[in-house]
Amino acid sequence: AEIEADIEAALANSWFEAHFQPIVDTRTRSTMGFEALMRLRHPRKGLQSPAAIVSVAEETGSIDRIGNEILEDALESLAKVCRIPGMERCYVAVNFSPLQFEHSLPTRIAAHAARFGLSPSQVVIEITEAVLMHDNPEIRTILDQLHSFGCRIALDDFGTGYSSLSYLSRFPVDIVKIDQSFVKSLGTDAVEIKQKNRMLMEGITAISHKMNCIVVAEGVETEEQFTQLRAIGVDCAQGYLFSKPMAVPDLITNLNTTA
Ligand code: G
Ligand code: G
Ligand code: MN
Ligand code: NA
Repeated sequence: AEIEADIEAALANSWFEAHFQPIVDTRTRSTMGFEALMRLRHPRKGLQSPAAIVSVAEETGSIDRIGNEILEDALESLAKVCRIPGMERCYVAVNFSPLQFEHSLPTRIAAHAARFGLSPSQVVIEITEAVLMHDNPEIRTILDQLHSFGCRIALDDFGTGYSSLSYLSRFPVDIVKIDQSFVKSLGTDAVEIKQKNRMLMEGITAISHKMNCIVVAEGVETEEQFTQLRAIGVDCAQGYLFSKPMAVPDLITNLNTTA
């Protein structure tokens, strides 16, 4: 109930904001794009992370209003980041819950993109298997529409839970995000498990490339993990090694001082 009240207050007072975490090319280390991560900036309690908010909002139905705030903020913020020399073509990946897939989504995304001067190719729709699981024809139509006007689809948390290889053939997926747990294993697990997980990542990467998908590894925290991911053939990496998710004004200050 407390979270519910915070959500309603946040929607009424524009306390939701999208923080950005960079996604870098494994060969050049240059930033290709950002994942937008929801934060609720509570005036008394400070920054709230999304885990509890998302599950409550999915139950109460406020997730589509929150999602729309985050989407709009993410695209407006991306337009600002794109004004920095060298960043003109970067993208933003926005997380979507199953309940956000209603028929007006493609036109709303197209309208926001146009309003902020972005190309649809700079918008990535990040989904998990929860979106694809029931093979809902309405969701499929929406994904096909988004894809046909140039948005890209990223499949998050790949390789864990119920994420199935067949999603790569049944849906218009462009980007496969290997789950953090595989990356963690490269550093900490016993040799045998580490080697097996490394082989799984090689396999996932090979299959993804055959399906014309780009591969992103998440949760990269050490240079050693990064070196191994590059050797495996992973295209892009995201994690604390490069940056934590940041408020966009701070990110822009950082990018300007390091450019
Ligand atoms: O940002 P954090 O570091 O705490 O994110 C936790 C989880 O919350 C992520 O795994 C992600 O799936 C989810 N999440 C983050 N931002 C959003 C969002 O804008 N919409 C939805 N539906 N989920 C989000
Ligand atoms: O959407 P998804 O479930 O993939 O959300 C990514 C989550 O992972 C967010 O909660 C984000 O804050 C977190 N994260 C991002 N980089 C790292 C990292 O290097 N290490 C760890 N432990 N978590 C990370
Ligand atoms: Mn994600
Ligand atoms: Na993930």
